[in-house]
Amino acid sequence: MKLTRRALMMAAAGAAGTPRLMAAAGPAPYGALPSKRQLAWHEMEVYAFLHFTTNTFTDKEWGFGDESPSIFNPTAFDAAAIVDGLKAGGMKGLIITAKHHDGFCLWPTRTTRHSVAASPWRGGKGDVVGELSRAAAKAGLKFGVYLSPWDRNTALYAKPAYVDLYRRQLTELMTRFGPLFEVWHDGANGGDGFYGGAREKRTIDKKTYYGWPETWALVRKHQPGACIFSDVGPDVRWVGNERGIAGETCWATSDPVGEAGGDASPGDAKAKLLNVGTRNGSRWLPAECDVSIRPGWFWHEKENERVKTARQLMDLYYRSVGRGASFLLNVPPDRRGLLHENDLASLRGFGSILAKTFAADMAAGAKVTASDERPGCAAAGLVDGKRETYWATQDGVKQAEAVLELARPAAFDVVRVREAIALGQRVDSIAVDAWQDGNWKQIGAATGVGAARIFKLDSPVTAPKIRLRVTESPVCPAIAEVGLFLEKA
Ligand code: FUL
Repeated sequence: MKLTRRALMMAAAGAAGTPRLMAAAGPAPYGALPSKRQLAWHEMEVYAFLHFTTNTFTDKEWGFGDESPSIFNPTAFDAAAIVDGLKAGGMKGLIITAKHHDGFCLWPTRTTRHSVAASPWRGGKGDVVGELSRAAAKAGLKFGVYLSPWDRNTALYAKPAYVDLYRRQLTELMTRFGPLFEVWHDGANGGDGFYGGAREKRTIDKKTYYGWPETWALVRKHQPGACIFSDVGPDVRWVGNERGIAGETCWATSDPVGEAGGDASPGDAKAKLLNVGTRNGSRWLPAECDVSIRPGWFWHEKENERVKTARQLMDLYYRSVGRGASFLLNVPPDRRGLLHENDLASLRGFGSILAKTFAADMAAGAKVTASDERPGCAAAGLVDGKRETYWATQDGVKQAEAVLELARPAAFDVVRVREAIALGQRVDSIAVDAWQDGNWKQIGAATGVGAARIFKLDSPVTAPKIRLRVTESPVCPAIAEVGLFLEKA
């Protein structure tokens, strides 16, 4: 079955229509469903974070807000070179810290003088956000922005007028740099800072101060295709740690709870719960795994030898994308305004493993038979390489299996299963078996599938056929893909 708008509408309407169409109707959607923008986001899987600001020049992680713009002066900033490096690393997009907590704006904003326009870089005519957005578009990468709600520079912070300033900054970012795929709102909020010279501690009420619903409405208005990220969404949630690791089970549905119980808000959500999500949660709110290629988020000379290896990045990929979440890898530009050679080497290594591993799907062309098939949702849809076509069983059939007879016995150590998530997160658990010496041998089992469930085997298995078992599901399953790959270093 192909997930056409018509099929979805028919499914939602309880398969009303002519008898012939009824017979071919897909299953009714289950639970909370992803939006169109979330479905597009799910397809990205791997994208980059660029942490870059005055911190790069002061060797700090959090600037106080009193940094002079005169210190921002990258000697060889080259947006195209940065984007090239990210592309070689398999990144499908990038998100730039347009403003971090220190308040320095990387684009020539009309809202404050604390920006690149006051720096010596490019004689005050530079625009980091603009150059990166154009380089990304040229290279076919999607573009996103991080705008820190906490601003330690402005005298207005913690007063009502700052919220208006923040919205004006956001509006500039939403309207000047082309289509955005994601807008990032950090949860770190309030504390001491420069605040226009006051040099004091300021706290805000995380639930009410920013007026998030109104702020997010601005993003919707100007960038309807952009996913909004914060600890609690509304489109993408934080995974609850900065190590890049999703829960072994990580539901795309989620009902975040505040640290002390009750309502959650950006900066106040139980991290453990974000890490696993909520089975049958009321919102489709998938997790994003943010992690830096280095110990810190910003570039520091002393961390040049502590860059994660391609192998470590691959392991993070399996623990993020392989658990239905996304992998947001931070690669911070250095003082030249370039990615450091060590970071580039890891990126290239990682990108090459990804590309080579997933280039050949040994399940392609397999002959598939299933214990049950819904008319129009044949099991052959599992191996056609398309996320839109899927295998589903008839209503009421909640346990089922599909056997893939491979075109020829193949060695693989990566098994990837995807649900047809446009119809919701349906399945509770699955198992995968390989035919070994005349018997089925289980090689993987998991709770939760969603956008992707990847089993990385310790060593390659050679088998003439494999079996996918849906072991528990509250409704008939709808599985989009089963892929078999051999990791190639
Ligand atoms: C955190 C910030 O405080 C860090 O500096 C970094 O930007 C990270 C991605 O989010 O909350």
